[in-house]
Amino acid sequence: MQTFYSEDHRLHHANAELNEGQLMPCFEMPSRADMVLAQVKRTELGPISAPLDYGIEPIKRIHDADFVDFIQTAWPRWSALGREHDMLPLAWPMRRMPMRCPDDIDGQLGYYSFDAGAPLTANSWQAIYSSAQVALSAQAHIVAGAHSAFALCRPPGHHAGIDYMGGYCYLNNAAIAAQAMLDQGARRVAILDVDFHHGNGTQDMFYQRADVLFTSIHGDPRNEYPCFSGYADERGEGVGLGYNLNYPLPAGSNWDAWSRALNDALRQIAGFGADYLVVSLGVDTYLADPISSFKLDSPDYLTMGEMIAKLGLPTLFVMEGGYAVEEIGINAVNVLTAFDATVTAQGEVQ
Ligand code: OKP
Ligand code: ZN
Repeated sequence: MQTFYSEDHRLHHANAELNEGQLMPCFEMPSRADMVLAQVKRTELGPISAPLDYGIEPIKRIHDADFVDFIQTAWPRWSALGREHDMLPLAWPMRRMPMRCPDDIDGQLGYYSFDAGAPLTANSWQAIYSSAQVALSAQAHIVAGAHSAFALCRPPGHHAGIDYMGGYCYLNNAAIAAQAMLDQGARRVAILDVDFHHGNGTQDMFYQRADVLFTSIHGDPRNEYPCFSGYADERGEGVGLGYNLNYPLPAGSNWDAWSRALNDALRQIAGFGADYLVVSLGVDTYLADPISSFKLDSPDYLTMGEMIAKLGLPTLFVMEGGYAVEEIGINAVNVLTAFDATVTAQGEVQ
């Protein structure tokens, strides 16, 4: 399986995020991608390529233009005020307030964010943009006929919605890739989000559409971030009704419970008739993850890759979360090596 990766991810290294009432060092740090890349090399997963530049248009196919322009231009506006520390929002529009975009940078930061979990720094935009290009490049590889590809994206994307960032995410890499597949002739794309956290941003993108089936297995929003979405009764709207499937699971869920949800999701995906599968690959379901509460162990990720491979669909893996930095590479690459081994055993084209 070919990996796509850009060194630009290093340009995004924020100082602090708000967690449990305190500003703490960011869990989403550059060493995460380094560990995954090191494991890709160690296991000889396949060639590693730098991304091509597909421009801003495929990004604006699913994100609102004003939101994308805001992220791109936010830092110069912030630093012009003499501010040198990370950008973090201060206030958010709430129930019964008018949804009106203010003029000043603090107000706009709140308008375009859903939490204080997505700090912007001087060079974050370049990292964010390149992360989307990594996903687009891996996507192009699959549309050109490859059976699989790995987009080693950082920062991650699945919490970013049509017009908001949050939860370490700015542009929704997986959703941008899925839309690009459709724009190049695919009729249906399925997304499987295995990150511990609900992919609220991806759900937002495709909630009213029937050409993308979104499935997500995650911590129950009654107890877990992102707190306000991920319930099982969020099933899509209008023509999209029935094309959004959430599997919220209780804290402490192990492979037994988790894999039952996966089995059901895979059955739904098989019945959907997708041309391609996009996997939002977060490995924060790991038992030692510092911000999550599932209990998957490293060998479980091998079984996960095997089960996904048995669908037989051309599959794009897009890196999302995972904060047990020592094990993130082993767990993510376990999914990929087992996927490849299963495809080979089935005698399919790689
Ligand atoms: C991003 B991704 C819990 C803090 C949660 C934000 C988590 C963002 C996760 N104490 N903070 O889905 O891995
Ligand atoms: Zn996560």
